[in-house]
Amino acid sequence: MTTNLISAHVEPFDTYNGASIHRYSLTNQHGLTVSAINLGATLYEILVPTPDGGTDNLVLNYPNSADYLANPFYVNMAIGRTAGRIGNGELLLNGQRYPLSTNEGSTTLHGGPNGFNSVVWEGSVTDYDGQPAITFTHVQKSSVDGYPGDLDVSITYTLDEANTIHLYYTGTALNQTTVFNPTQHTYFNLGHAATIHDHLLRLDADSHLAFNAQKVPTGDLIDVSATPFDLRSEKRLGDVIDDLAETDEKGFDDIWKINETNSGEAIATLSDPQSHRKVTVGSSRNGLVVFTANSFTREKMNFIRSNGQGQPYEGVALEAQTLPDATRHEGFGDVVLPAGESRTDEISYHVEF
Ligand code: FUC
Repeated sequence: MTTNLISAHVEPFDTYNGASIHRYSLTNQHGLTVSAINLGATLYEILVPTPDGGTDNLVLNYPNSADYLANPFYVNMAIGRTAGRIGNGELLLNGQRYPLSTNEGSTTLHGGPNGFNSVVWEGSVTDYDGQPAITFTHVQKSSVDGYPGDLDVSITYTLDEANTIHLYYTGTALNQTTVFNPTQHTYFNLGHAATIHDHLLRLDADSHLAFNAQKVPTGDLIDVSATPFDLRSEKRLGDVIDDLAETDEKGFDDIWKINETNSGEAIATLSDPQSHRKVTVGSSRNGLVVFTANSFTREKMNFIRSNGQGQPYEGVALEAQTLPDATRHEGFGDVVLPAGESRTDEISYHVEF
């Protein structure tokens, strides 16, 4: 008989457009909690215990569901069908061109205006290997987002006693060959400081992607050597933000190609020397976006941690995925999901506290 070490809890959160939103949480024996809400299958909290018997949340979050869609920053939301930007809002697949809905000028960003983040998912507590898990399900219709074929999607959150949160994204192409490249747009701030300047980041990546003025990848790779993009040894984010002060972006909003030699268990590590907390991101896919929230605004960012306002660099998003616009570029990876087939992509966060 398996002992239930992980406890699950469900509670009402609020309502969004008339739909009931619930918060689902999992807690392990070390007092680590992960919770999620069914609006956008959003990662709501990663709570770690503090010495005074309380908890600290390691990710940005808002008090209300509507806050998540009040700005263009996809805070902690599920992203799909395809993470990142698709040029000219046009998906190339098996020699055909599929016009997608666009949401950033002529570009389709993060699945377009009706992507996974905009959906109220069906949520439930399920069983995963004898332990409770959180599962969100939804059928993404071609008629809604323009991608070929309907896609059955489930997103399952699990937590283990080694303090690892696993997110499993399963897509099934119901009636046509389609594409599937999901991610979670999780913004971390591991400590008590207002920004992530003092966080250290390490990535297993020798190159990052070149992109055009619309931030759409050109297909070219850029060697990170001797540039601020070389994170093969950990770097303080405040130092790279300073190095990029004269650029338009004033920080990272970039895509790294994870080295092929990576085992998939640790593509990135983010740590905060002040709070002694660390998150290791696992993924067996070949891409990672790092966005240092350079363009966060004070308005329409009703964050709990900053009492109703946002500010640039308040968190850092780490988005594990296959390289974006992959059907257009040789060597970017395979996001194609043949008709009738299923695929599961996993992202994990190992938390040290
Ligand atoms: C990342 C970026 C985008 C966008 C989004 C909120 O995915 O690549 O530029 O700002 O975050």
